Parts: sequence; structure tokens; C-alpha cells
Amino acid sequence: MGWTRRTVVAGGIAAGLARPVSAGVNGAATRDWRALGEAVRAEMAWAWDQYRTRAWGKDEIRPISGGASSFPLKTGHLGLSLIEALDTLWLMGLDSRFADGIAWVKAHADFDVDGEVSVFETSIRLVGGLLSAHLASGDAAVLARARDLADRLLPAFDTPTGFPYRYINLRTRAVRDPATNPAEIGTFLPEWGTLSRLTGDPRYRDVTRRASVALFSRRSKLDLLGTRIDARTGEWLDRRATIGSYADSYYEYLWDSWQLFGNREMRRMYRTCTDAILRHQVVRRDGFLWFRDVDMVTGVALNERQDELSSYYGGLLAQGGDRAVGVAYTEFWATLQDRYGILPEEFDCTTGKPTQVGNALRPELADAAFNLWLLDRSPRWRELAATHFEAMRRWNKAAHGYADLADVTTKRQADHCPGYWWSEQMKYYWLMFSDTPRFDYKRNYLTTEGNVLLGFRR
Ligand code: DMJ
Repeated sequence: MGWTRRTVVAGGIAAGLARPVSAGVNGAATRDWRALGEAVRAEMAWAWDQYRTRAWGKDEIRPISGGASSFPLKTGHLGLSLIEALDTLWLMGLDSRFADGIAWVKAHADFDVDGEVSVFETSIRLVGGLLSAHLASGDAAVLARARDLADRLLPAFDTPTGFPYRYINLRTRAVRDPATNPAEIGTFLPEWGTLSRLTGDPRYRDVTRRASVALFSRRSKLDLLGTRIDARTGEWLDRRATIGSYADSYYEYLWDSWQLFGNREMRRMYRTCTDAILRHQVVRRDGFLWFRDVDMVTGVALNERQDELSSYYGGLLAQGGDRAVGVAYTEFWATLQDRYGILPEEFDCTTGKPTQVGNALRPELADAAFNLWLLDRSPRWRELAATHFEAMRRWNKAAHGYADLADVTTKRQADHCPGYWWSEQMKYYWLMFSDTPRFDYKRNYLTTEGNVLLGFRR
């Protein structure tokens, strides 16, 4: 018997996989959530102490060897993991460790470095991390560090379109690479708008708003955006419309700017983009739902690969009012999590096979579970996050921290722990399981990197 497209998909995704909903809800009744929260907190404290001993002030600990790696500089360190961890430590009540980290920032954080960084990564991780650490600590010196860093990134936005160059030298301000993308154009306003609010300087909000609006104005007649665009000319370089990497957090920040600032213009842009995505990119097959990549001009389907980064999208859809689609998409990812234990970086729905077998210790499915849970408090989302946490503890834990997987099919680890691990999934698990009094579960805002910009209860 030949494999038709339909049988490949059915065999690839659906065959033999029970929908996990009922198992999750039943399990939820018997779980001790506070104990699970304590387990998360204990893992965070242990990992921090490893970092404190072996990689203090470095960007990333190497969790297998105990060494260190640099990011976002190629060489040299800015204290990335330390800064990303700070608000998580505070929310967990790990107060002496938090104070130790704040003291390091005040004594050692120095961005006057002759080295090139990604404008986008530096903003979401370091500017965002410092802002949330400032809001958690109330320390003005931490805000001054965030502002100094943003000032070093600001010249990247000085282009004819208002889209930032992708890279900038922190000391010389030399810029490089105008071939940018929606995520690296439009993932700024919540952090930079907060910086404007805290400093009284409107420039941060104005340049980042301008970039987001200018990108929206270059949408196609179908209201879709592509994947690559030239910051000097505004010409599209790649017409592939996707909800995944290179586009993902643009859509997230349109909604977030409404959520955090009540910005109606951004909410209108979110609605227009989301309606187009729902019209042209949704695939429903064999009881599952996912999003194909299409040509932004013609709407013609290009591929049905899903990168793991896309799994955040179910949470965003629910936040924006499209709950049923968001739930269905998150359940699609939950099914893949049940199959692989840890999600592969990329999966092809037409063959039912991973196309990239690694996993860089990704938080996105826990992010979606967290956002869904904030909306409806269904035990299903706690259960999904618990599965994510327990799988991570089983397969990603190494001698000196938590590690990427080089291959989810064999569970072979890689000697790397990304900075976002400290800011994202550990915080989502903790907030979902602990019911901490330090967080306002009704009025809050977390950035794409999990940094809390609203919702601390001090
Ligand atoms: C994080 O840095 C952010 O969530 C970003 O928006 C994309 N994904 C990584 C983690 O996978």
C-alpha cells in the first residue's frame, strides 16, 4: 500500500496518540501543586548556586563541563544569565540570591564594550531583564543600566524605514545587516515604552512604535507579512508568511502593547494580522490544527513545517479572543510533546517526522500553557506545564545545570544552557504551581522573554 499524503499525516501525528486532555485533568486532581512549585524553586536555587560557583558574571554556564559561553557578544561576557534570572529569583522568594545578583549588576554590569550584539536579543534579554529587576528591587541604579544599554542600541533605528539594523557595536555604534525580519523590527515596544514611562524620555517609545507601524504598512493585500525585509529600502526579501521564528514575537507585541499600555492602534494592527493568518494559514486535518507557511502575496501554501517557537501561539490567540483555535493548536503541540518527551526544534506535518531533532531548552509550550491558564485556570494547562517540567528534569538536567538536547530522539545532551531558561520556563512553572503572593494573577504583564513589567506585589 502506498503512503498517501493523508495516511502519512494520520500515521505521523494522529495514529496511536490519545488526546491527552482527560489524562491531564484526572491527574490534576491528585497533584500536590505546592510541592511541585517547591521542586521548581529547589531546581532554580541549585542551578543558580552552580552558576554562582562556576560561571559567576559570565553569560551562560556550560551545564555538562561547568565552563562558560558568550552571548550576545561573540567573546566577552555581559552577565546574561544572571540578569535574566533576577526577577525569577525575586518571585520565588530566593531573596539573598536576588540581592547577590543585584549587587553584581551595580558593581560589574558594564556595556561600554567594543563588541557587536544583536539589537533584538540584547533588548529582549538584557534591557528587559534589567527593567524587570529594577521593578522588583526598586533600585534606580539598575534602571540606569537598562537606560545606558538602550542608548547604545538606539542608533540602530536610524534608517530610512525606521526598522533597526540587526547588529550594533556597543561602543562605536557601528551598525551591520539591514536584511531584517518582523521579530527583529517589532519586538521592542513593551520594554522601550516602559523605559520611556520610567525615565520621562519619549524617544524609546517613539522609535519602536514607528518601526512596528512602518512594518504593518508594508503588509500585502492579503494583510500578511513576509519573513525578510530590507531596513534601507523597505523591500521584501522573502515573501514567506509564518507564525514561527523571525515573525513570532511581532504578533505577540502588537497584542502586548494593548495589554500593557492600552494602545488601540496596536490592538487594531493585531486584529488585522491575526484575521489574515486565520484566513490563510490554518490547516485542520485528522482532528489536529496547525499553521502552514504561505506566500504573503498569493496565499499559496509553501510548507507545513512547524518550528517549536510557534508553540507559543496558542496562548497568544487565546489572549486575543480566539480561544478555541488557541486551545486546539496547543493540544496539537501537547500531542507532539507526549510523543517525543521533549519537542523537536522543527517538525513536518506532511511526513510526521522531525526536520530538526535538537531542542535548545525551549520554553514556548510552557509559555502557552501559562497564558491559557491565566485566562481560564483550567487544570489542563497546569498539567501540561507539569509534564513539560518533569520531562525537562528527567532529560535536560546535567552535572552543573540544565542543558539543551542535541537530539530529542536519543535524548543526547549538548553543553549549553541559554539565558532564557532562567527567565522563562522556570518562572512559568513557579507562577502556575505556587500561587505566590508576590505576583498579581489578575493584572500582570510578562514580555516575550518572560520578564515581568507589571504584576509584582512587593
Ligand atoms: C526567547 O528568547 C523569546 O521567547 C523569543 O521571543 C523567542 N524564543 C526564545 C526562546 O526560545
